[in-house]
Amino acid sequence: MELKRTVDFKKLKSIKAELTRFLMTYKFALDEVNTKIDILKQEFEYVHDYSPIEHVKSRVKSPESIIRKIYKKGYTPTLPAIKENIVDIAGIRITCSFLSDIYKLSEMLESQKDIKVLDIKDYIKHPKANGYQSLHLIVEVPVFMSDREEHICVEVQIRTIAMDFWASLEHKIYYKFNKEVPERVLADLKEAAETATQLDKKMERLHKEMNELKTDVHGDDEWYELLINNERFMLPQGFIEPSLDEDKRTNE
Ligand code: 0O2
Repeated sequence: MELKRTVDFKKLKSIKAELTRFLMTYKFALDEVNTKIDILKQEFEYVHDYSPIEHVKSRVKSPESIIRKIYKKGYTPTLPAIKENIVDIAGIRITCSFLSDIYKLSEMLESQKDIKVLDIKDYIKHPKANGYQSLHLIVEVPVFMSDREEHICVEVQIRTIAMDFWASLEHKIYYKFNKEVPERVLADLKEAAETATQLDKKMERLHKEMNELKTDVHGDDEWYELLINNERFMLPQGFIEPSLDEDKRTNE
């Protein structure tokens, strides 16, 4: 027997409006956190002379994925249950150049007054069994709507380029094999994760050495820092002072 269901279009329209409004708050929360990250990036570049952030990617989880996750967790698919139990509807992934940048960046975010850290999962100090590494912060930010203030969760994943390379390949492999990855591939992935860790450690050491060398070469009092069109230049005293003297003579 064919089963017929009456679709109430009015009801459907109101569900759609409610869902859109719900997801909008997550988009606004992402905008807020993205702005914070952009400010930190620009300021860090100015103060430390390099950018700790290589890429930032953000997304709002699709309604299908949200529903799949809420069923998987065993909750009824209502908006309040989703809001309370799915903490990664809004997600930001930050790729850093060096290991130490991950923790610097995380501390900078954690110390902001309007950010409440709800949870930290450090898969760098404690990698997952498959080799996955990343620092996950679950933060809550206020979002001011026309008629209310909402507190919205955002998942911030911070990792190095090597960790990101590994995670994106692992993700592809996992789905390629329909989540049943052969043992041999799993072992290779684990080995690749260890190689990525070694690479990160080596790059960190090189970065430190390079910084020490830079301080030696620049030798604080012999170099001037100039800001030209918002770009920072380090110029030697020997280059600047003759021009300053020239200016002084012309004005006398
Ligand atoms: P997607 O498509 O990236 O959003 P929770 O989210 O807290 O309820 P869980 O699993 O305890 O569930 O959270 P966890 O461990 O913090 O992982 C959340 C996200 O981290 C995942 O989101 C992935 O993005 C990433 N992740 C965690 N483990 C792995 C891993 O082994 N490999 C890869 N490539 N990524 C991982 P989603 O929702 O699974 O997927």
